[in-house]
Amino acid sequence: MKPIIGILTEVDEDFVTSVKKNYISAIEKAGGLPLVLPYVESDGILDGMIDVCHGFFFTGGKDIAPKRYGEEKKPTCGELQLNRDDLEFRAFKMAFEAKKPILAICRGAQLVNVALGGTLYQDVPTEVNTKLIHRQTEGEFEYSHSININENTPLYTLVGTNRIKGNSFHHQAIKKLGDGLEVMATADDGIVEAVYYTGDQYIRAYQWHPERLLDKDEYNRAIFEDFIKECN
Ligand SMILES: [Mn+2]
Repeated sequence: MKPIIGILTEVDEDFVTSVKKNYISAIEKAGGLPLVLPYVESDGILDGMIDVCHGFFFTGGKDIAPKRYGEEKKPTCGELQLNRDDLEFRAFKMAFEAKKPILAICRGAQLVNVALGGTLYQDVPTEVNTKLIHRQTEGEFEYSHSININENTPLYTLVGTNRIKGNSFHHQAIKKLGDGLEVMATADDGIVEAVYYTGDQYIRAYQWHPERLLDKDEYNRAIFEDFIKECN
């Protein structure tokens, strides 16, 4: 049987759940069985859903409430989804404690960082001195800034090169690293583009969107295949 991948999605103020197709098809193409996890109130039911899945995929979306990392919301912070925050912080804790593999992208990477005690830049353009554009003007499936990969990290072991092409659709980024996390990759301006958990469980978090590039190169495809292999 293919590994069941629980996918965390957008949850709006009416609890409507939605997810972009590319996240689903990336799991499908890499050999997983995608299963969208709905908002549930009961921790017991959520725990049951966590139990059913072999791995978890925290996807992109709106900004995380700054109070989650002890800050006031700045005017430059974007739209929030408090119901989504509620579900995802509970789900992350359960999946983490169950030591199930976790893949996180964009907002998902920020969520992993905050859930492990880290903080975020609420708005990179106004808080970081950089000329790099992290909200690319190129199309959804085009490359923009490059990704520099640190040696002695799982990502370097996976792709075997120091530099790959990436894309960039974020205005927030990791500031202080969460407990147990190490940087795997950065943009040319030093913004964190990927982290991993150094403990005895698989957590990989990417700030860019490999799911939009996996048909264009083997490196971005390998990120998904590695995750599914781990869930098997
Ligand atoms: Mn970027």
